[in-house]
Amino acid sequence: MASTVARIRPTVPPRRRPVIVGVLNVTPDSFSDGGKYVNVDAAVAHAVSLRAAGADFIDVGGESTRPGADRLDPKAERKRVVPVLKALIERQIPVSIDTMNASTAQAAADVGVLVVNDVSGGLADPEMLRTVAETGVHYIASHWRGPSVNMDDNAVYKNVVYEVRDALKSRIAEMLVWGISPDKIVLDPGLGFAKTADHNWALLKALPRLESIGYPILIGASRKRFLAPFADEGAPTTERDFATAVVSALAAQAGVWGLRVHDVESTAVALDIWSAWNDGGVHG
Ligand code: PMM
Repeated sequence: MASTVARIRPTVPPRRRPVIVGVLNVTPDSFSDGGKYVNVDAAVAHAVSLRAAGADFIDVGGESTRPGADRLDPKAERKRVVPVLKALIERQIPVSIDTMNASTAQAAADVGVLVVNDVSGGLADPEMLRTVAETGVHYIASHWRGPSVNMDDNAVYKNVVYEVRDALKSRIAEMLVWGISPDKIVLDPGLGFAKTADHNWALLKALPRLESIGYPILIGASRKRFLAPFADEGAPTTERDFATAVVSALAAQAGVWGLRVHDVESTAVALDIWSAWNDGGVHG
């Protein structure tokens, strides 16, 4: 009887508003905001404006992961991010640290950071999963196929959805072995990381398949190359914020847990419209 009920119950669209993660890159060379927030005061001012626009927390990164980027020495990374993290935490601004390095994750946890966002899903640094387990931080783990310097060469799949899903599942198995609590794990398909535009679209279309792994899903589509066709040719990456906002609304409808974006304001409006659509109007 119970299984019949399960089979005939219609799929109810999820109603929970996704978390908005505001991007703060304190790098000289990130693809869209590199060089803008390298000094602490500028970084804090930007974080404050992202919070005011509706970001639930701010993702601070010190190492660019744009295609072709070389790895950065973890010491140099810490020098960039730790003063900013401290300043934000002093101002009670919730933050995550975007790092592939266990030593940086540890330094961030030491100053009070509660979320580690690792685009390598623990593959870049063999100490990462142990550090995450020991510090008890939340962990956002992306699908990854190797360093940015040659990641475009790794964008080869027979079935991208199947392979990304499978790879994320094996990362989870490893996280659990290390003792990371399942309720602290968020998964990310890693849009643009060893993925062509078609791979990204296939993964977005298949979000319910990724959600069926059983963990919250975060997506980072913001200003990425695959959104370039929706802006004028050669336009600055900020012109991709319109497309990003539409992706945010569609991803919300597909049930994602979180959206990592540079322009928080446009995604917040997109989510307001998504809420009104589902709630039959603007309520509260
Ligand atoms: N993309 C970038 C950096 N960090 N983190 C997560 N979880 N997901 C992403 O897609 C992601 C990320 C790419 O660089 P950017 O900081 O310039 O957007």
